[in-house]
Amino acid sequence: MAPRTSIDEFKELVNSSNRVLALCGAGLSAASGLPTFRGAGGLWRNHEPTALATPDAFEEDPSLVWLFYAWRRHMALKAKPNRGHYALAELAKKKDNFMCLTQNVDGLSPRAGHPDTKLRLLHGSLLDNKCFDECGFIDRNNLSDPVCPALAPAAEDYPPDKTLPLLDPNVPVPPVKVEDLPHCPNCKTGLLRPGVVWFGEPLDEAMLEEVDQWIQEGHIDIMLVIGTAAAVYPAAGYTLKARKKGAVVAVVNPDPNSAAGLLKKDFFFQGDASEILPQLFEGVIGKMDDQGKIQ
Ligand code: BV8
Ligand code: ZN
Repeated sequence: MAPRTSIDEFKELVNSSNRVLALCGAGLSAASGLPTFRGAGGLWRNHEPTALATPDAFEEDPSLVWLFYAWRRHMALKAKPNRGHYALAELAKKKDNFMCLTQNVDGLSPRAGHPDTKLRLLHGSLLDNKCFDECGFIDRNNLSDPVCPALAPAAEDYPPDKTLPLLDPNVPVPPVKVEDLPHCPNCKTGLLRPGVVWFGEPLDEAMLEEVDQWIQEGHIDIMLVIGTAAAVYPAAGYTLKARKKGAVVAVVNPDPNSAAGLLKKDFFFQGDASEILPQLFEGVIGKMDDQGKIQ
């Protein structure tokens, strides 16, 4: 059952569509230079990122987990939104009934000017810090890099041809004392932790409720699945929910395997989201230049 691949046909559909839902993943930020979760060996030092992105890992070794996140913060703060982020942000400004769900925690969609009423950060943000003892304290959009002096080894810049010692599994992890990690200024006892949703943790209940309400409101014309392996739940479950509301599914991904399960009424655009999205939305957002600006 081969899905359609015509950009012109899809542009027609975008122009005439009312309700559009998008699910974005790490592949949307690939063109900004941020490693995907499963790409490039998908390892951080010799750890699976999914093994570090859990409350147990933090409980067990908060310094190691903080070094992992401080490094990702540093990379995210150094990165720039790409034309894919800008295209989605422009579509959100033009289409009232467009809702963008991102699994990314890198803050690039908000930095691309994506209206926050049309964006839901399903897995939180690297730039938020919250109390591990759940006293309710949260420090939103903290841009300090490093997040504290002790985590400076995670914020060093190295020439591209050299491996940051922190990333080299043969170099011991720099010793960071727990007492030097960020602590909660509110309850004083808790450690601060990255404001992301870890594996095994529930997503924000109110946000899930709101997304489901949006989905149930009526027919959905298009479900965009952009740069995601769609392997993480409940995020990956939105495609089926949108299908049930009549959506045509359009996948944007260089990996041909991500077209599995697509029907002949669906679309598959193989390639880089930062290249493809501006073309798909051109009829609504206008022509986008190389810097991501609408002409
Ligand atoms: C929960 C924040 C319940 C942290 C993240 C078995 C079956 C089903 C589910 C489960 C299961 N076992 C466990 C679960 C639940 C688990 C889960 O889904 N596990 C998976 C691994 C099977 N889910 C959870 O734990 C969730 N919570 O279920 O709670 C609950 C309820 C009540 C009470 C208690 C508990 C929480 C999930 C959230 C985890 N946190 N992120 C952090 O970032 O460190 S998810 C994390 O992984 C990222 O946020 C990201 O979303 C995800 C990686 O996925 P992708 O974004 O798809 O990235 P990936 O690298 O995989 O793929 C990149 C894609 O881009 C590829 O397809 C590639 O081809 C493509 N690409 C590459 N370049 C480009 C490109 N595309 C376009 N252009 C390019 N240039
Ligand atoms: Zn606290």
